[in-house]
This record gives sequence, structure tokens and C-alpha cells, in this order.
Amino acid sequence: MFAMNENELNIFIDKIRNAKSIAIMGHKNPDGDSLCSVLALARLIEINFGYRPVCVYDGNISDTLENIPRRGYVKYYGRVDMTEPFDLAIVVDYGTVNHIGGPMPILDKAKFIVEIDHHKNDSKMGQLCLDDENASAAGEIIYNIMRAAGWEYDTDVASLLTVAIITDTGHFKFARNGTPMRIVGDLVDAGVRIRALLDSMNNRPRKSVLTDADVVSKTQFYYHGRLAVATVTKHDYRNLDGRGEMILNILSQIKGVEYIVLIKHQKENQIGLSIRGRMKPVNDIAAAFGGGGHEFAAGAVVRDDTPENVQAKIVELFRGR
Ligand SMILES: [Mn+2]
Repeated sequence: MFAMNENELNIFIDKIRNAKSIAIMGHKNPDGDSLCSVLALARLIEINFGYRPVCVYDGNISDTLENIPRRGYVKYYGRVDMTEPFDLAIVVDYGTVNHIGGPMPILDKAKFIVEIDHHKNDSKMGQLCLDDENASAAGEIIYNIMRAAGWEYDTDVASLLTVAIITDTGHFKFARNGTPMRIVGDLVDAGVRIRALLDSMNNRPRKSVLTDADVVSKTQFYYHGRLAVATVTKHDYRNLDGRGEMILNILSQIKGVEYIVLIKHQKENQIGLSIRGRMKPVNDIAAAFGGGGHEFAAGAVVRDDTPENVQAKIVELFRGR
């Protein structure tokens, strides 16, 4: 397990203890790790320091996260008074400064910034960085801080950290080592009702799930079934939940499929592309459309083109692979 730097931890504790106002935020359109890490840290501060920090977000929160504990404690940035500087701003799981969005004025004015992140980032914004690139989730770092500091916690904290870790590791599939499993094992022993917690995330609107199923049923296959291309029409796009992760998931379960492309007609003159390779890289395909991402999961935004045209280009790019 990652060894928390005692000196840094003491500075963090000191900053919390002496702050009269604290704001905590993650990245825009928060995912399970970002949102739950923010709420877990806020609850830990409340329990251990008797002070409730302000939790802020920008963008949309997925329906799957509507039932997480303490969901009501995170506020849309437009409803937060950002005129007065906060003594302490804590930014969790943010990636890079471009992903902060609306709450940025809080960071511009804050008297002190602490960051807690597991993303690789060459221009850090924290004056104190409790980062760990080997952590599988920001929730894992929060857990390590909690343990190293000997903080008290409750079932809400334990449940939030569990959701953070399980979602960011894709139910442990992307775990970088055994630590996330050990932490969740510990949290379950501490009282997390894992079955009820995960079931509470089955909360998508019917329309959204049925749209996914409809898009999947119209998938086209190329190169002896190795390439699957699905398209979300402009009409269906508004029913899509998030990036269409479920569609990509279902198609990746098909025997023989090696590459999956989802073409999303987001609006007039804008097409989003999600590209996945099951075991082979696809980031060069995204780059051909001016996009990027990870080796096996990449994307792009295409302007001034039709979905039919984009599909034809994609099929050509995969020729010979
Ligand atoms: Mn994360």
C-alpha cells in the first residue's frame, strides 16, 4: 500500500483545522469516483473536525449516481457564492485544469489549494499535492488518508468510497494491483451493504435503456465481424446516458468483435466518436479525426460531416488491421 507522507498529511490536517471555510470539488460531469470522493471527504471532515465543507460540481450527474449517500450535499456551482475567497479549496480527481469548469473562480481566489488525484498531470494546481498515480481511484487515496490520519468514519463514507473504487476500476477490471479489492473488502466488513448499494445504481430512465438496446440492434459489422459500428441518431442522442458506455459494453461481449465504434450524432454539424479496442490499440484512429484518449479507449469530435461519411471513413481506417 502507498505510504502517506507524514509531513504532507500533517500540513493537510492543519489546513483543515485552521480553515473557516472549505470548498471541495472534482471534475466537470463528475463520474462515480469524482463525486463520491468529494462527498466522502466532506463527510470525513464533518465527522472529525465538526465543520461541513461546501461541495461543488459543474455539468451533469448520471442517473446511476442519484441514490448515493449524501447526494443532496453537492451543489451546482451556479448556486454557490463564489465571491468570497475560501480559506481552503480541495480539488479531487480532477485530471487537468481544463476539467474543472464552473467552480474555477473558487480555485482562483482560494487562500490555499490541496489536490488529491490519481491522474497523470504535468501542471498541478495544488500548493499541497496528495497525489498517487498508482492509485486505481481517487477514493483509494481518500481511504489511505483516512487510515493514516486515524479518522473516524461512518457507513456513508464507507459506501461512497466503495462506489468510487468500484466504478473507477470498472468493477475491478482495471485495478492496477490488489489494493482496491483489499480496501473494498475492508469497507464491506465495516458495514457496507454492497448488494443494496450497487443495486441502487440501477436507476436509469427506461427510455435511455431502450434507446441503448435499439442502437445495439442496428449495429453493422465489418471485416468478418471484427469491427462493430453502431450509430446514435440525432433524435436518439438526447436519451443517451453519458457516453453510451452500455452500448460499447454489450458490443464488446460479442465473440470475434475486436473493435467497437460508436458514432453519436450530437447536434447539427457535430458528431462524437467513441472507439474501443478489446485488446488492440485504437488511439491512432481517434487521432485521424483530431481526437485522442487512452490506448484502448479513445474518442473524437467531428464537425461538418455526416454520420454516413464518418462511418465510411472509419471502415476504411480499419482496413487491413
Ligand atoms: Mn478517478
